[in-house]
Amino acid sequence: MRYGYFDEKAREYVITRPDTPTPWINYIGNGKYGGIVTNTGGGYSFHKDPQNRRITRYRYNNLPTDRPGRYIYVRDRLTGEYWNPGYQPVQRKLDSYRCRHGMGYTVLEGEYKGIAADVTYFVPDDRDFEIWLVQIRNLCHVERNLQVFSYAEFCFWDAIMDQQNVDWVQQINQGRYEDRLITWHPHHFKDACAFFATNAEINSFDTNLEAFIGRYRCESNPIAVETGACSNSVSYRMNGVGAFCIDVNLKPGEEREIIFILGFTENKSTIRDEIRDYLNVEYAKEALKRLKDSWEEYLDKLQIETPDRETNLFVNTWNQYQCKITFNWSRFVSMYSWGLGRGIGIRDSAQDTLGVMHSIPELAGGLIKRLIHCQYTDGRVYHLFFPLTGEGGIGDAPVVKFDWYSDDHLWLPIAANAYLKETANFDFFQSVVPYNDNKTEGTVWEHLNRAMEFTYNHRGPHALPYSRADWNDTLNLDMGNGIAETLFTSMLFSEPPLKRFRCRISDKRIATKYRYWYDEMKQAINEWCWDGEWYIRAFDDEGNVLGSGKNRYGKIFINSQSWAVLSMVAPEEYAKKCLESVYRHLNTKYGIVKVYPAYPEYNPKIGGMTTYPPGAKENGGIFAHTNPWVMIAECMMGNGRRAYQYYRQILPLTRNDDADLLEVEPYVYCQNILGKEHPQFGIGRNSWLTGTAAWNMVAVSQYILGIRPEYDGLTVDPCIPPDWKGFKVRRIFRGCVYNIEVRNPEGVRRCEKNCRRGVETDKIPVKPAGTVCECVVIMG
Ligand code: IFM
Repeated sequence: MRYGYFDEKAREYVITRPDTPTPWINYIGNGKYGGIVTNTGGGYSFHKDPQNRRITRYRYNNLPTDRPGRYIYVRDRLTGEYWNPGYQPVQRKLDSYRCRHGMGYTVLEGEYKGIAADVTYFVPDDRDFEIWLVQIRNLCHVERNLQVFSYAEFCFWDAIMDQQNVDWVQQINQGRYEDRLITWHPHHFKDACAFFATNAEINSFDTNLEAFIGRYRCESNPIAVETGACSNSVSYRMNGVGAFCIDVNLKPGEEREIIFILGFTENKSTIRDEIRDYLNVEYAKEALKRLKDSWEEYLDKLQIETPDRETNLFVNTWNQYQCKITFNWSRFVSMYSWGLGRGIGIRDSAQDTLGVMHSIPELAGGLIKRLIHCQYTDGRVYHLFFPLTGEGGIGDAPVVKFDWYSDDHLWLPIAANAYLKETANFDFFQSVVPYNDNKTEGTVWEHLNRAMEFTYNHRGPHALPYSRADWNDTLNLDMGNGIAETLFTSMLFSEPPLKRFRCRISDKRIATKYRYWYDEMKQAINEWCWDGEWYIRAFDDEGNVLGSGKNRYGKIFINSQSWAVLSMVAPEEYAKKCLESVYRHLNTKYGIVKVYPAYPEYNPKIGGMTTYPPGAKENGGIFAHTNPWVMIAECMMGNGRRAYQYYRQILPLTRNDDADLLEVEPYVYCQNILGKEHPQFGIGRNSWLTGTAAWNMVAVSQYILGIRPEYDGLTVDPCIPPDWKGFKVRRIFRGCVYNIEVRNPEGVRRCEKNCRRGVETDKIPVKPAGTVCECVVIMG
């Protein structure tokens, strides 16, 4: 079953029926004020931090699902019938329905008995509020007397407290009204408030949710809408709502436009000034146009034209879009992590910078410094932090508690290296950033070195990094002996400054140290961790091996194979063998599973991953985040066909017609898909905020198409399926537009070194900003 289609020209995904298997969402806002909008108008809003400053409420684990949201009710005064253009919450069957999710905006369009109503939701110009632009048209031949009601259910700003301390929260909430403006704030806050406003003449309003809904009713049949008037309630306690009732009489063919604005301010007295312009419909429409233009500018930095239309669509629009949303919100706020407890993950955000580095390198560099600020003086980092308060910590890992992860700090050099390659701004190394105690500070370079030193100084009996958990949050081997070791972190450690920065370090002593560390780690890996056909995964806290052919379960793990190649610690023979083993043991038609066979039961010696049933999440699920690492490894080994096969396997839009199985949105990557050992093989979960977005962007653009930024130029090193006759890439790099055409007349899968014609070497040198560089590369 399909629920929608891609409108390529408009860069929209258009949902044509409201009953999607899960709510299919979009994000509005730019990482400051923002919100989630679902295809039926559900979702919630927040300001800077969805945990500490929630604006509207959402009912988690609720049935019916996806409530409440930003609702518009339309009521016919003659018949008393009422409905929503987005179908929910009234659920009246509409004569036509569409949800158009675009870049930073969503439009719900519903038609019922000759009345067409659209609502467009977006955040204008990086402001601290969102606009709901309502357009309502009379398609009939007779005049229609209608009413429009709005509904925004306020939340106590501390979203956890809103659930936990109902006693306190519901005594202190205050809702007030004055001249088409509703404000909402706790009693002890005098200036800061959430607000809801309109430009229309109103019939009536409600600030109190109970008054609007009525006793023993819900959002589907609010008493106010049913009776055709709000009760002008002032809310002295309990729950709040931004509800207006507006009378709309429409002659045949007539249209009316209404603006609602929902937002947050630190200073109540400035609200009217802040929103005045945006209450003008034309001004609001211009703001929407500016928003669309800014997304075009963002996407314009990289555009591709390959023989695969679906790859083009994904890279040119949806994958890049998802990368930015993920960059904004890390893993904090989605339909799976509700903005409660997760915060901004350090390892996650460091990886997210890789997906946007080509388009917004300066913002990415800024985030990297913010992450570096989360470092302790000993070199490790918080696991996550909260953007509003700056507080950091270790997070909410289930089952097993520990105080640091072996890998978090090691993602920082990788991100910094990507920033340097994109910008060549080596002064970045010299920027001074405080440590998380705010008492001491160091240059970025010092911070990165401390990260490396921390790992080097915390190693176990095989000279591999000690581990409580690594990238795999749920592989928790530490039982108190302090000897569990992780191969993944060993490989991560071997990847960045050790090899990449070495060439930039003029200080011979440090360069020699890194060379030595790298050789030492590489030797330990190959001495202790090669299992014959693949690399093992770890040593547990009793010195037993995980991820070996000798194990009954968990024989082979994906990450030790891909990272053996990425970190270049594997000799060629081992690299080939371990990638072949991935294909043989782990690959499925929906993607590569993370481990096989999965663990059948909970095993405290292995930890959180065994809390999942076989085939789910980290226990044998298709953890999509890990798949692009295998694609990159295959490209590094010259296997374009297989890399592309892996790429297509998890490309979400290929599941558009099979949406009942995938369940989640076909326009973005999801974090995990239930694996082959699960009875529901193929179902996706945790769409949107996942490292899958950034890493697929890197895999397809930098390895399959092979356009890679280097300190001193742009490498063109494609590794494509041999039947591709070529492709084109438009890439803006350090201000120069590179129009690159790759031709593959002989059907090869990879350029041989120095074989290219059209460029002198395999690297296009840096050209002056403002110029255009035309470049033809012929594979052969
Ligand atoms: O690497 C983690 C990520 O940080 C959060 N989601 C799960 C991944 C694998 O455990």
